[in-house]
Amino acid sequence: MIAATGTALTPLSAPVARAEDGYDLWLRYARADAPRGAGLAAHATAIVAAGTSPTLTIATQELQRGVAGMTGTTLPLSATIQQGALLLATPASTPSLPVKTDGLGSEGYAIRSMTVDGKAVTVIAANSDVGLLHGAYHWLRLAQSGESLDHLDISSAPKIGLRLLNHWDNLNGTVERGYAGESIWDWWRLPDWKGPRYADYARANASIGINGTVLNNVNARSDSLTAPYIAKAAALADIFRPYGIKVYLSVKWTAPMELDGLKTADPLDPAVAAWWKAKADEIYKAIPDFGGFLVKANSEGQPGPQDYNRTHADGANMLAAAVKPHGGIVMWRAFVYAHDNPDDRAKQAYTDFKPLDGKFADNVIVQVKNGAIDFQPREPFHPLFGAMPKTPLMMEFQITKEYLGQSTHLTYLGPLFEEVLDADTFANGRGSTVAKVIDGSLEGHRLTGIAGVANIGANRDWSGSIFNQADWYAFGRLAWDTSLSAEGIAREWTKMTFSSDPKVVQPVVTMMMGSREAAVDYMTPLGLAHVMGTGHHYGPAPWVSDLARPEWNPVYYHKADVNGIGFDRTKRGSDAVGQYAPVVAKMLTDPRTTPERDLLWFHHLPWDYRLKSGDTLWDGLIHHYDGGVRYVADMQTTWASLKPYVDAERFAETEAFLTIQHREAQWWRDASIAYFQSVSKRPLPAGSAAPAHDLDWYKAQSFPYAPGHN
Ligand code: GCV
Repeated sequence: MIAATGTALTPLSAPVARAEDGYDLWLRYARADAPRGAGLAAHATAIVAAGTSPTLTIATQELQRGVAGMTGTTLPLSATIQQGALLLATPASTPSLPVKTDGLGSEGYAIRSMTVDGKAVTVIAANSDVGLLHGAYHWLRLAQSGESLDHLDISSAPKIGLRLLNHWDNLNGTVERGYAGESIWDWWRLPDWKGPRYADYARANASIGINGTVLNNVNARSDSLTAPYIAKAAALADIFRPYGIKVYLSVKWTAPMELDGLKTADPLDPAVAAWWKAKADEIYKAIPDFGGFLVKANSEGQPGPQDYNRTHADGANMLAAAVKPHGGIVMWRAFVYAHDNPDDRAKQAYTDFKPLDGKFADNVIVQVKNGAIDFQPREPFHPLFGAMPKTPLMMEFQITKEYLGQSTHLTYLGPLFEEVLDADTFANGRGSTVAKVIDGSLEGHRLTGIAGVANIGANRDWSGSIFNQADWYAFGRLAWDTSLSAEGIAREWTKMTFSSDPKVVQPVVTMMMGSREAAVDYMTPLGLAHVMGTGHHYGPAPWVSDLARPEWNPVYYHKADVNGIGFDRTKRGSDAVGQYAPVVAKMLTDPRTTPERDLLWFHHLPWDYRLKSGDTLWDGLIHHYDGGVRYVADMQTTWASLKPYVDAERFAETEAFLTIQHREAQWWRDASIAYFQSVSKRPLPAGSAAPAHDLDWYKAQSFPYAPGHN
């Protein structure tokens, strides 16, 4: 390593060997081979950008950076149109704009190959400079992926308005469920020190269309609403603004009591409402385009309006009134379950929120996790989707992989996101997909949103592993356009992250596409859920049965005994199926018509129950565990074959992480089988090996320092 000293400086002209450490994400702009580089250069001879603004500057600099990286040539800015130029224009900057921008909204764009003044050019048109920035990133994505830049005729506009990251970042720099190091927000040194990483963060998000970020943990501290912390948030907002990204804050319900000694946090108390109004005014003075508040209330020990016998709607509407004059919104989370409620945990959010349909103010949106428990490797879609037609609902996905292998397992989340978005709620007949609920088209809502719990930290590679970057990327792309396929997104990402050589793209995409299903198989096959280790959620612990709240115990979720396994959520059991639309409920009532992937989520079945494969439930369960481990071994083989095509640093990291994943998949399989066999008392099917250790060995493992756990 060369240390920079006052005397021994590296000459500026010397080539700098840069390691592929993942910092550049999917914006690497690697040098294209000669034919592709020549094609690219012909489509990018100059930039003609009408107007000036910080956003337009970012767009033109990004195009210059991309083209320089891919071709080695500097793209000049030009005032006149020339052959091969890239034209960036809005109707305001260019009244004679030859491309229609109707229907593109304030963020969308069109890209057209056309002839202007007798010159073949590419026009990027939009109604705003932020739209142009999104268009520039689209063009660069095509260029990086080796797609044709001829005959372009693209129009793209997001259907979902709020496309946000939720950071579960604490003010002390830790990240709840973060597996990529400390928080990237250097709260301590903000607002004076604004490191370059903040702009890089905004750039990465803008490149995939994310337009908002909630800076702090939903398990919020009141301090984030004090003047010094508002100033810190404002500094970040200033950096993000030209990228089209707004900031939002999570708030703690009792902040008026904690910060200013109010006697109550009752939402119907005028003093409480006045406090929040004044707080909102203070925030908007510092951050004029502040997005609004995110609230976790009456959930997992957080205070909320129910502490004062008020409803979630009472609470949300009071906050909504405070931000409304400024154009702000409130995102009120539906992730609630109570320790004194004996009902099935999977039912509680619906029970609390469904009666409130139509009772929320028009600047409130209810944020619902994709499933009714908590970001499990697989959950059926949340029954609230489609069940609150008079209330806008936004999706909450978890990008950070609390339950899916954290930083080391390669478990591409694209298929999980896609599965949920495509799920049919039947709320308004066939085709009432979750995607149509959250984009507002099913029920006619204008306030629409989707949030992803970020997997970003201060690690050099942002996400804790190269492949975890794909989950961030996939979230953004699907948030922009829910109709994209997880596979297509994986292909785009692979081309930009590694190479557009089919020898790389095909195997990597194949590996990614089956990887989440493999994790389901080795962790929670056939609809099992929440059998992870207590607190840290790292590794298997299906035996845990001694925690204070019933629903904290894995045994609550699988209910395995000598006769069978699974949670009966039919009418005979908790009747959670009754929370779905009648067509769906009917399908889920019968194990034969329940998708097998969700079988044990909805049914308690005897071990001899016959699966579609002909296996008994017991044998099938074991076969799923085996299949999951085998898939990881296959990924190791595939990855090894890619060594000649991948740079040493990223190859080695992935190779090492796959080794960890294989060891842990085996551990998951063995520990789960050791436990379930201790209750089922059944022999393993032929060909399935006995676990490496006895059950006591697995039970004795302890992980006090597993990351991400407060
Ligand atoms: C932020 C799960 C996680 C918690 C998280 C919570 C939530 O329970 O384990 O860490 O808290 O979900 O979404 O509020």
